[in-house]
Amino acid sequence: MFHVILFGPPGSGKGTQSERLIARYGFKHLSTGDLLRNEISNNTTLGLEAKRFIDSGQLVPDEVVIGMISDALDKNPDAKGFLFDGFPRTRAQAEALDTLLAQKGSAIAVFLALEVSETELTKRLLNRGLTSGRSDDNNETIVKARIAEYNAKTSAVADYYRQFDKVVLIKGEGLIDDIFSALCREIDAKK
Ligand code: B4P
Repeated sequence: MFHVILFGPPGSGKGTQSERLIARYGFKHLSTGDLLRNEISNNTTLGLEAKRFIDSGQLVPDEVVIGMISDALDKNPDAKGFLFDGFPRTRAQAEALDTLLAQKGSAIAVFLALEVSETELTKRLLNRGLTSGRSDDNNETIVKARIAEYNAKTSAVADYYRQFDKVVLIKGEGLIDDIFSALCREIDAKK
């Protein structure tokens, strides 16, 4: 099994690039953002709880997202490999993921980190907010709060994987096709 983490700040292109990587490599896509939005649209208890955090630009509590990922791993025993998109976002989530994978005799192969400036992130998210209908994209205060959460809690996740020599930095600005090619080169080199 070959598992990849696609990492980066909000709006860095994780969702955009994930779609392409899945089409090329056949990974099972696990996006905690998509899983949470699905819970919200189904009006579940978990979704109602998560919405409060998402709508203020904060991270959803670790135990909620770790539980969701654990269920998703159990439901896909035959997956050739997972692409984790938007997870882990805290050190506690990273440690929990390593434990869950180790229980299945497996581990993360590579941690691909998209690098994009804050000015470009804000521009992309507000731009997506014009059409996406996402409540967390259409307000500059919420967008700034998401970037602040990333700087306070999420960026340190890269340091966690750096100790295992798994981190590769990828320039996330420029043409979507060029960024995709750079990601594929790194995956092909590790396969
Ligand atoms: P996510 O759904 O993970 O979303 P994201 O970080 O906002 O976006 P992404 O990086 O995927 O951006 P995209 O490709 O779409 O999270 C949403 C919220 O859920 C979080 O704020 C948090 O509250 C909660 N959450 C999720 N996971 C969690 C976890 N593990 N723990 C706790 N809470 C969690 O790109 C954005 C825009 O840029 C698009 O419009 C795209 O078209 C454009 N774009 C992409 N690449 C481009 C390029 N190269 N050039 C120009 N534009 C580009």
